[in-house]
Amino acid sequence: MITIKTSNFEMGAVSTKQFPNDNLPEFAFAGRSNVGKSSLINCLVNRNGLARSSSTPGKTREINFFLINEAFRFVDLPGFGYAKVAKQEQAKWQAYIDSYLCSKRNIRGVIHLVDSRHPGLDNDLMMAEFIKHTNLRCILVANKVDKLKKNQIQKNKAQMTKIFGQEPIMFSTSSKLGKSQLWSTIEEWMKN
Ligand SMILES: Nc1nc2c(ncn2[C@@H]2O[C@H](COP(=O)(O)OP(=O)(O)OP(=O)(O)O)[C@@H](O)[C@H]2O)c(=O)[nH]1
Ligand SMILES: [Mg+2]
Repeated sequence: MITIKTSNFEMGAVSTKQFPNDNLPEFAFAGRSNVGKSSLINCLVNRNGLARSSSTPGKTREINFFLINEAFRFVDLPGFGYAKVAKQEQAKWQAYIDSYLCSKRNIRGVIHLVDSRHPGLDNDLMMAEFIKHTNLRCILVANKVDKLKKNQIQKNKAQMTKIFGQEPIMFSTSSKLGKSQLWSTIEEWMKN
């Protein structure tokens, strides 16, 4: 696993003009609200509180750029699909997500986070389709496996593999299960 020397919050952007103006490799974290994107970033860089997480969905409202080791970025995208967020607000966040993923930036891949307890929700499938259209590489990460009974883990994994056409990394930001596997993928993407 890569050694994290530095990790810093760079900026929260709401328009493409505000995006950092260089060509560093970036890795984007996408997924429904409350699925654990911000927690996942903290878990990967061993720093609780770097990306703000909350039990209330809709915490991340901008595109947040985190500079890691002065060499690459993790990009925390706003969540989608939370019914209690006003339609207008939701549309705005969706536009941010689209504008980032469709930009000509050096995006090395997308980490699509889903909840391991709920395989194949409609808006997860829509997101997967959208990512496919961008031609970006994507890894599916199924979070919160600590909430699943042992026998459910394999069952849900098999279900998701079938639905999404790729095997998810079963993950828990609390137990750190899946962390080294996800880092391997990110490091692979970093190389080319
Ligand atoms: N049990 C469990 N809870 C988790 C896990 N990962 C995150 N959570 C909790 O899930 C809630 C949401 O986490 P966030 O990281 O804020 O989720 P997010 O996807 O960034 O949410 P938005 O910013 O609203 O899109 C928090 O209460 C976290 O503590 C996990 O692996 N297991
Ligand atoms: Mg968040």
